[in-house]
Amino acid sequence: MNAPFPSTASGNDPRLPLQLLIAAPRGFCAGVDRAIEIVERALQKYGEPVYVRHEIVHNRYVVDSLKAKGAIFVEELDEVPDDAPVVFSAHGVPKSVPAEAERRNLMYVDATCPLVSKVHRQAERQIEKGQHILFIGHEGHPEVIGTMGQVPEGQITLVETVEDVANLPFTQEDDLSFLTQTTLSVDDTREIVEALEARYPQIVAPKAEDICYATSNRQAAVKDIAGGCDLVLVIGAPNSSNSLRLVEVAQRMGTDARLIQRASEIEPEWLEGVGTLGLTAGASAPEKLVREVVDRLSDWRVVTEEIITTTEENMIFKLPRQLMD
Ligand code: 2E4
Ligand code: SF4
Repeated sequence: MNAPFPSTASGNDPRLPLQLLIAAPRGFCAGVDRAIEIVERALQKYGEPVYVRHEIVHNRYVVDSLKAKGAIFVEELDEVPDDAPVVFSAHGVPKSVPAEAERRNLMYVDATCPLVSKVHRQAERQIEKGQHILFIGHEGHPEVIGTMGQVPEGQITLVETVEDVANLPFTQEDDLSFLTQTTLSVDDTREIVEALEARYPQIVAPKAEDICYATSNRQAAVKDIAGGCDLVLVIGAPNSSNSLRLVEVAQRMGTDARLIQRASEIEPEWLEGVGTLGLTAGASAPEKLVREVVDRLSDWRVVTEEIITTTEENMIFKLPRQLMD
């Protein structure tokens, strides 16, 4: 016998309500807006192709849209021809990259987020003061490679976990400071910093928190909704540090949470027993993808949307002067 509603077998019934709690702030931050605009303006100013070293931000939809406009994405400068302009991604680059671009006389535009550049400058200053830097971050991430590459090798040590702190070779006599990646978990970082300060009371902290406003606002916003949700969906890429942190925040509140890149990845089975669904997006995920998810959910359920705003954002970063005319 046929079921009255074909989707009932997967736990979905088109008559069933689904309450959506949509976190705010979510999605694009000022650094991402700026980085994408830099590539678009570079295309207008210099014409196609414009090379981009690394994904401008960690989002396939953004990268594909820029590819369609004439951007070519590469991982290293040696893939860029001598006569083509190149943009460095929002995550920042080690000092060796602009040095190499200058050596080759390449036209380059730096789309490093100003808040990442601020950490770079702090790293330089701490080294000038003779401090050894303990850098809290995730190994292999481009921002970590970029920030660690601001200072001579051997003068900065990566710390990923509280356990790493116990294994550090330094003593209370050493001149130490710490800095962090901008997209870390606020809660994990607090624990690592506490462990560092307990083991090295002399350690110098950054002047202001390195975890950026967008990262902490998005974590606070998902924290605010996760407790009341049966499932949280985070739109973001698997290589997006800030997006992965949003999934962790929800999961640590005991709520089932999943990272998705596009609406097409949602399995109807995920909605079984779900009455309230939380939705957010990492700093590199366009709002268009949020709407796509809402539309897909509306195919299966009677959706009502509520935006839960924890804070308003109004940050804007200036573009590099070379693209202003
Ligand atoms: C630069 C710095 O760093 P993450 O992996 O979160 O980058 P994503 O491209 O996902 O987000 C934008 C961004 C860029 C964040 N911080
Ligand atoms: Fe800049 Fe923060 Fe956005 Fe990263 S998440 S690009 S550091 S504003």
